[in-house]
Amino acid sequence: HKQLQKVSLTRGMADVPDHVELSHTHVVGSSQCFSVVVQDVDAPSSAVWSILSRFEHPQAYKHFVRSCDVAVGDGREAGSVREVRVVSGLPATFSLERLEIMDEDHHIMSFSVVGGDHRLQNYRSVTTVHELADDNKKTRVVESYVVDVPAGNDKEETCSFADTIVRCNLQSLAKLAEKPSK
Ligand code: A9S
Repeated sequence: HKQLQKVSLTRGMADVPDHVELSHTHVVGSSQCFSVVVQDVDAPSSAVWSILSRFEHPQAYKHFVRSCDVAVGDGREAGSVREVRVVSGLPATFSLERLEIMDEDHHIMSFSVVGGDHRLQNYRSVTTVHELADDNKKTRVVESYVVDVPAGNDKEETCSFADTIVRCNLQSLAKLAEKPSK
């Protein structure tokens, strides 16, 4: 039977609020890999959250996304499903993603991959946005994920592929949020 392990992906990070640490604590199977990416942003958390929280419009900051349609639900409530079509050049054309958490009060969002023609089966990510204690114009975004390691790949390969995408997404999110909107 499957071996499960509970992993806190913010362990060792300084000044992590309790609700953030809790959000990034995952149950991981022995044939899965996991990772966390942190991105600091020179903008208020509300500016970051307003971009990130549009589940129906990930192409606002995810450059690998070509288009997105909501297939189930209203795109605001957990259980909503979006169909994401990706740009050419990636080893995939589409991904079906279910909204798991949309916490507007604590700025937590999470989705899981429920289908698609790619190799990141059972991908699940959690993204949190919190203001840094010493400065309400500096924000920290933490994104963690768990994913199955596909046959023929190892954990390192799988995580380095997903890390690259997540890092690109969060850098783009930071740039957008920092851009003065006059
Ligand atoms: O979209 C995200 O937040 C993160 C990742 C890692 C998404 C990856 C992806 O959508 C592709 C970009 C299509 C790459 C999935 C689920 C599989 C891929 O192969």
